[in-house]
Amino acid sequence: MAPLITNIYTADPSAHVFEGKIYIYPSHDRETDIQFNDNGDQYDMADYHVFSTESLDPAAPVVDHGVVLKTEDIPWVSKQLWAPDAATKNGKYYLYFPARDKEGIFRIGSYSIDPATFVDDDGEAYLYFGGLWGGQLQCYQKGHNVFDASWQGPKEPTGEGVPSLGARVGKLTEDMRQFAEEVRDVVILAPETGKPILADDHDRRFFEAAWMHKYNGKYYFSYSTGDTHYLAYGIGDSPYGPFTYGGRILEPVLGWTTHHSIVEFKGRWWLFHHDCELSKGVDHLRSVKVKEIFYDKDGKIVTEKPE
Ligand code: FUB
Repeated sequence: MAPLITNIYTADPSAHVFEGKIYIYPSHDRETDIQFNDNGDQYDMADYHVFSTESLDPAAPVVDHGVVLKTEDIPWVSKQLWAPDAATKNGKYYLYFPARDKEGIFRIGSYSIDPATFVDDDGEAYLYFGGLWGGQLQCYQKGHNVFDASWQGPKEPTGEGVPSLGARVGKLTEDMRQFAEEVRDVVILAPETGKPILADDHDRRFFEAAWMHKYNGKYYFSYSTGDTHYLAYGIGDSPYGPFTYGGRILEPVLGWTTHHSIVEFKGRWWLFHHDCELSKGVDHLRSVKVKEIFYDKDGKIVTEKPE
């Protein structure tokens, strides 16, 4: 399947339907001499573009609205504008993004990476976030906002019976600029035990790239399993969870990272994701793709294979 965007390298697509069109908020990948490492230093992005399209027909044009924000415009940022997301409420639009501050700590306004917004049917808005290894989520095991530098790098908890670290979620204030409450851990339960997924269960544990969507009244929390390269999901009855692990959405794509969003458009459900086909397998030069997804009669997402 051809990439949706080919004029520049793009990744981590957060797609939303705003004003009847699809808007895509991706990372903007670029060439770099930085050696590949498990801390993700080679993902050295310096600006954001926004894209839109009126149709997901493969022949339909995708408009690049150009640079909407760049490193030089953000006084607290040193480098690495990673996966963003956007939301709208009360007639305003908000862009959420993670980047390293001058001390090398990833921040979104809170901590870690990969913000994903979700505005529920009752108008309440939530922000999900977090990512392991280079995303530094494992540095916050002593408490929210308590940074433990000794966990920096490609590290995470391990050991018999040790539960996995969860993404974080918090309700946003009415003006969408702050958390209205202390953020909570997103718990994913193993269906066979009813207990949290374990840290060593790398095929199912949360790694990064959180996303939330609602289907038939249920909340679907989806994410990347990182070093096992799956897009996976769990289903719950509340935006806070807990979510019972439901399976895989997408098998591994070409490239190390996998990241996505799920959106309903004109009555069909779409998975936006990325792979490294256009760059012929260069991990940090990715391209956004889209494919339709389907649910079975029990609400399970049918697993897709990369194309
Ligand atoms: O694009 C940089 C990072 O790679 C993202 O924040 C992660 O989700 C992974 O896709």
